[in-house]
Amino acid sequence: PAVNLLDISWYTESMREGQPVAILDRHRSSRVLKRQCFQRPATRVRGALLYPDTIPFSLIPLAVLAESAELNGDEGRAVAFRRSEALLRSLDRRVQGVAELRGLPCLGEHSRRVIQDVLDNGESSEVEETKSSSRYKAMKVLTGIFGVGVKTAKRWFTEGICSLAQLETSGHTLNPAQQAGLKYYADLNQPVTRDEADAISVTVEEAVCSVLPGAQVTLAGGFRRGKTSGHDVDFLITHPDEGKEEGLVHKVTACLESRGVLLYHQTTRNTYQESPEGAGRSRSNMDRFERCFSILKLVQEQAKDQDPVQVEADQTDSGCRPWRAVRVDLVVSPISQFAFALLGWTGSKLFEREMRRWAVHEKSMSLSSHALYDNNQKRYLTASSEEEIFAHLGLEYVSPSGRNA
Ligand code: DCT
Ligand code: MG
Repeated sequence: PAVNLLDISWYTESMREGQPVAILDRHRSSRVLKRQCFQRPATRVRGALLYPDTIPFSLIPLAVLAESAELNGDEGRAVAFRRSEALLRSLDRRVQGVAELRGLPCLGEHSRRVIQDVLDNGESSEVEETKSSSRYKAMKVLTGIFGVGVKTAKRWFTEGICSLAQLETSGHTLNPAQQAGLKYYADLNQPVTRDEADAISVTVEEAVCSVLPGAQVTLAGGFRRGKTSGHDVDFLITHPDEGKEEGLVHKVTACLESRGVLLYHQTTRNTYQESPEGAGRSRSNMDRFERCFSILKLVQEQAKDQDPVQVEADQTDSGCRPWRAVRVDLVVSPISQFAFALLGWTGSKLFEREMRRWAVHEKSMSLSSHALYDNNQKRYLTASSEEEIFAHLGLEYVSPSGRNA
């Protein structure tokens, strides 16, 4: 029988072998958790969540520690905290003591200590110290610049650069991505709403279909999972006639440029080659599609009816201009790889990670955004839908909204 990747019973089983693989989803896991771990009927469960959804993600204590680890380049630690945090988010009852968490996976000593502190004192001293440390604050500001990664931010921080103003007067030469990142800093650090993503979808679809009629544009990333906001808008583009999609990104960017909505773009070509040691095993499989990282200009609804000359004049005043900058990722996939691309680009990152781990450890298969390779049969398994990929992996299908862990 197919296994549900979100099911805790399988999870705890695999934990015993020292291989934590599955992740948890609020609705699915909570039922099983209650039965297995709390052994109390659902009707008696009352009270708020320890970490309700209404708290901004960045304020959730374990997420702060995960983020801090990411900003230190410590991925293993970051993933451990992300898992703990996903587990807590999956509980739909108030946790009143760490004893209630006994038997639950993904909660290491460190996470339990933090939770204990939050339960006892309303906050965790470690988390508060982290949040107020100059390093964390500076790294957040600097990596908040589009085009600046952890390595660059670390280097700048060791040079004493902690703010945008200090960076601007430091004499550092910024690359074009970073220049755009600095120029649109405020906009790009303001979450994109669902309505804004829909408006961007219209612009992108119009551009794509004008340069390649019949092409299909799919909203991927967090918005496909039903999130109401995100840091960018991700699109996957394909065409039913394989080959027609080649070189599409250049035509689309030219079209967006001619319409005056392209503020920045950087294009990478498709470098994927199917081979026995091919993309199935690659760690950097996300970068192998023809792809465009861009910043688009989104004209606000109320400005659309205005005199275009006036709109243009307003644009010089960034404080009250009638448009905002939005990060947009365009990914072009051949139709034969589309199901894999869609699965990979829907996320979440944690879900993708756990699904790939399941593939390797349980099925001896390599899953990427391009393909699924069966290491036993020594061949690629084809799929024309996400459902088929789950089936190849012996997993129950999980709809996009269930992949938010
Ligand atoms: N992805 C991945 N591995 C990466 C980068 C991305 O698996 N190294 C997948 C997971 C999500 C999808 O691509 C889009 O990436 P993001 O836009 O970074 O994530 P998101 O879930 O859309 O989050 P947000 O709502 O903040 O944009
Ligand atoms: Mg996204």
